[in-house]
Amino acid sequence: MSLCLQRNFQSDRSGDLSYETILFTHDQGVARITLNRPERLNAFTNQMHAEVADAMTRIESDSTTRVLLITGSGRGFCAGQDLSERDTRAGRPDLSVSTGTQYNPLVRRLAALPLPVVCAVNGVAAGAGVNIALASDIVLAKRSARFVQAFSAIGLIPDAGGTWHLPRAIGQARALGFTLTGGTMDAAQAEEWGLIWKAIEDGAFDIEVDALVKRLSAAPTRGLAAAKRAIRNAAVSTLDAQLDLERDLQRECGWTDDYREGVNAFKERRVPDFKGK
Ligand code: T3D
Repeated sequence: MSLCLQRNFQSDRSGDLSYETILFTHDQGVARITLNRPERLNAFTNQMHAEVADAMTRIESDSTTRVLLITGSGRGFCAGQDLSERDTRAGRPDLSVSTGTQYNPLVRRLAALPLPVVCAVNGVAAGAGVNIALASDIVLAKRSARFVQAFSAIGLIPDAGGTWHLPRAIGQARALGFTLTGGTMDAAQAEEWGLIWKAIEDGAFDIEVDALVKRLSAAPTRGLAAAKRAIRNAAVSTLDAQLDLERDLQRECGWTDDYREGVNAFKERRVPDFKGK
């Protein structure tokens, strides 16, 4: 099945949304969510949260999807929460509502999605925008992109999983320094510190992103999903428990069609034709 859903996509399921703040396409196993409020550097509004959540539901229920790409339109990736939706004159907002019902579910869904999630950071990422990138499995960034730890400037903590992913990626000393000073990191430093997989020259960015998602969309999806699960689990596991998990996941991988295809292709000295099953 190959769907091509563009801006203002009108759902075929009753009660669903027309998308106005994201672009969503699905083609040849690649689902692509493009945050699309470029005039606000793709900051998250309630509507964007709802549309991303709806797109995630489509991805989760479509067995033909083999990789998810998240990116932004215009010069930014995502500036985190749209602060124009926060009326500080109207009293004290309960920010546990947005973190608990919008950001947290999204981060949980990205981490649990049994597919590789690639984040293409096409420009500045700030606040929760950084942390949504960190919740992805592979982060590529334009060399001109930057990561802005915007929370401390407005008296907040890094949410959307930031306090979990950041110290694990770059270590506690750097995570604290970056966070408490409200620092800005360029893409080259983010790569050097292990915050992201790779910084790419701007001119080569789209080509490299496309090549990566194409490669992942032709890979043994269930094996990749199992590897993702195991590596993500390691952060909260003991060696003993992790060895048991590896054993159990390897059993499941060994029962996939793609494992058989991979071994057969190796023996027959040909390129494997993985189906994601
Ligand atoms: O509230 C909750 O639900 C709790 C959860 C919070 C999660 C969070 O993400 S909190 C952090 C929120 N984000 C920020 O504080 C970032 C604010 N933005 C910036 O610091 C800067 O805009 C950037 C460093 C991201 C980029 O700077 P620069 O100089 O490249 O661009 P700019 O000129 O500041 O921004 C361009 C436009 O986008 C500008 O609008 P204008 O003047 O052209 O009409 C700016 O106001 C707008 N914009 C940027 N970020 C946001 C935003 N508008 C609303 N909300 C934003 N977050």
